[in-house]
Amino acid sequence: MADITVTEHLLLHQKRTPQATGQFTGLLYDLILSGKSIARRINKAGLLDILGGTGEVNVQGEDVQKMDTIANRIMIYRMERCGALCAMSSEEEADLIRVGPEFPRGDYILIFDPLDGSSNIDINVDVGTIFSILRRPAGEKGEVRIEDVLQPGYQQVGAGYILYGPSTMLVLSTGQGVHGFTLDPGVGEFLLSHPDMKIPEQGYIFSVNEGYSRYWDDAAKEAVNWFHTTESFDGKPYSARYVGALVADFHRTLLRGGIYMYPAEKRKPEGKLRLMCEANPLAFLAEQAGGKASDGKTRILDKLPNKLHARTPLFIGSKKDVEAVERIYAKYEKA
Ligand code: P6P
Repeated sequence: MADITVTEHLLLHQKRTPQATGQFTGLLYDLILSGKSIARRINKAGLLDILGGTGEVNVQGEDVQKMDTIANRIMIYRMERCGALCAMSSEEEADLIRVGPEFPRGDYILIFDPLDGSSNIDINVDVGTIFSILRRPAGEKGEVRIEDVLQPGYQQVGAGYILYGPSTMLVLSTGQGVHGFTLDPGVGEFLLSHPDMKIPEQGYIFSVNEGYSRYWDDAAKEAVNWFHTTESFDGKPYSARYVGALVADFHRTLLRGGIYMYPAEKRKPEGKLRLMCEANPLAFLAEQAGGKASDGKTRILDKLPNKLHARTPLFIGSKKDVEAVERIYAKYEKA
């Protein structure tokens, strides 16, 4: 396959769409530059004394790892200068970040988790940056209002992630399929490696942290148990995999099929995962790749966030596997 860069792919293979103005391509360029910068630091994490926690706790109530802080600062610094944004929201920041008049601004809003699964850094396991791109409502000018940002996921104009693993990959959709690019460190470019990614209609892997099953309601217990007792398409049992980084568990699901589950818990009735910076971007990708994403009852992309850091239960992956869960939840809804 000839070396096709992200920019070339977008310009040549994405039919001209409203966001194909220079602004959107510029946004992606700086997002990619941020990813390369974070990748460079992560690959040296053990050497640059950036392992471990900072002793702080973030807005999510989670211990902040040093790389979280570095990745967050890189994203904010780079993206407030990209000229395409009017506002940003980071999983690491309690409040909306409005791009100030000292920077060139545009009509896009970027929602991101700078380093998902960061507790894996110290054990040298995959982590990733997840991003979601919204447009400011037409006609809105002046200071960005929070209600301009709290949009349902179907309003996304782009979404993706950068996975820092054995290789660094960018997986991206702008609404015309899902495309994977692998970083060639030799040239410092992400090159098209996985064109038009599709999730298999049914998989053979389920991914959930069963250590918390005591906190699940009956619907969640029955949904997970379905994958303990059902054979997959090849007549074999489902296999269990759980990396502990959503971005890595999702990437495997995108490639191999199956389902990732994070049910609500009695102690976390809204679930753990963030709707806007985790569930929505991955749900956008899942649907673009022929899969599904649900909270058990509602399509993730239809959920209206009531606050920046709204949380949601998440069942995401192969269409047939997510539908099996939805049938179980529907049964309990009727009961
Ligand atoms: P648990 C990481 O903190 C994260 O947000 C996801 O990346 C990951 O899938 C999940 O939480 C892991 O949560 O409760 O199983 O440790």
